[in-house]
Amino acid sequence: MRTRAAVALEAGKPLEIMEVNLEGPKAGEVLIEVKATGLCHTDEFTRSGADPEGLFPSILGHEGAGVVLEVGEGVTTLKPGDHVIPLYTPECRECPSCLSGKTNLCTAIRNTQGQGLMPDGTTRFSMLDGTPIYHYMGCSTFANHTVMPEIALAKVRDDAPFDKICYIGCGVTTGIGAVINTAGVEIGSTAAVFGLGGIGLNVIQGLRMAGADMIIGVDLNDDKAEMAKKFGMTHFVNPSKVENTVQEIVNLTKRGADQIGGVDYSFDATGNVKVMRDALECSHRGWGVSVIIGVAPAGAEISTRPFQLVTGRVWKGTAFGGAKGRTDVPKFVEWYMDGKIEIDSMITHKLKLEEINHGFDLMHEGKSIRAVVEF
Ligand code: NAD
Ligand code: AHE
Ligand code: ZN
Repeated sequence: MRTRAAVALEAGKPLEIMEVNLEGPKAGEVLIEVKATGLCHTDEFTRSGADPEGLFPSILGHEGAGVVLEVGEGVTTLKPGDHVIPLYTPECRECPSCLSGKTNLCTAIRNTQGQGLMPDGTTRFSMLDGTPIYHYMGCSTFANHTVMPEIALAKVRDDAPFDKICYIGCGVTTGIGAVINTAGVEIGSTAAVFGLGGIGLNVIQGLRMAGADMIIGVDLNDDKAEMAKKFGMTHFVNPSKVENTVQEIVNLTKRGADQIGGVDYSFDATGNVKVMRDALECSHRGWGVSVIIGVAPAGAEISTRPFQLVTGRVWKGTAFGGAKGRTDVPKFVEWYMDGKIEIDSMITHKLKLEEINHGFDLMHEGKSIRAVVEF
């Protein structure tokens, strides 16, 4: 079949809207009509050329929601008409990682996924002249139709709005999951969140759900503070307006006889390795846990004095908020439909596929939280 897609032809270039060929689902695969997709900073990271795994030409996009149109041979858990959210972190429930119960990082198809290919080592997308187009994060939701492995689709209730639940495909689950699954934040905790964008706001939302007392938001853009306050931020620090961000946070959290200060939990949602260091170093001596969510450019490395870890701080990272997609994503959709989590106000812009590059402009200008393309 043919479908319409925004294609990343070359690193650093705007996406181009075009008709592409899409082959039908092979064994274990499913054809999806994508109804809506969010624009995550990770898409921009890859589009820009900063992703060491970036491949071109490719169809980016990994934050989608849609409907099953056709299933390939052997698919048993999905049928045409089912509503689904694509998972860049699949859940096969059979690989050593899934069976370990210790991680959400299913390894069943990670190798081919990283090479922009389906599990059989081929692509389903191609240009009209036959040139293969790579898949992206196993999802490629910047296309009106896509083919995905069965194990990388979460079946969700069919009365949930696509233009909102697509955000559960990455940002919402990553932010809330980082708090609940990765950090394990307790009631009464203090926390700092670096980067108040589409991920950071969901970290704040997760912290409020977990019962954190003090939630310090950190962003270079003052305009991000208003929305963050609505989601539960109690204090705001703009690093460009203070002498020392770490000291500022330590001072805000000084308590008890020793007056040491430092947050119980910190989160990087910027992808900047200097910020990651600040996030670690503003956490409390002896027990502070700092979680890296942000994705850093090729070649970037984190550093700190080992003494920071010797004195009890813990550096962790999280992918997709530690969520097991097929199990947890339907629950996130339930929470949204029950009003337990807020999504609508974070979707600041709705775009047509033809306007997708404007969505990236809005992201760069700091004007959007989530722009969503509706097909
Ligand atoms: P975004 O562009 O919506 O938000 C980033 C925010 O960080 C912006 O508000 C920006 O002003 C702020 N910022 C940038 N540099 C800063 C600095 N030096 N100090 C303080 N604030 C700064 O991006 P997003 O969609 O929220 O994504 C955030 C990061 O998380 C990206 O690196 C993205 O790739 C990554 N991400 C990771 C996962 C994961 O599973 N680990 C999932 C989704 C996104
Ligand atoms: N390809 C990059 C790493 C990108 C990355 O870390 N991706 C996150 C999801 S970001 C979603 O917005 C992830 O899930 N990573 C685990 C994995 O297996 O990809 C690089 O640096 O090579
Ligand atoms: Zn994402």
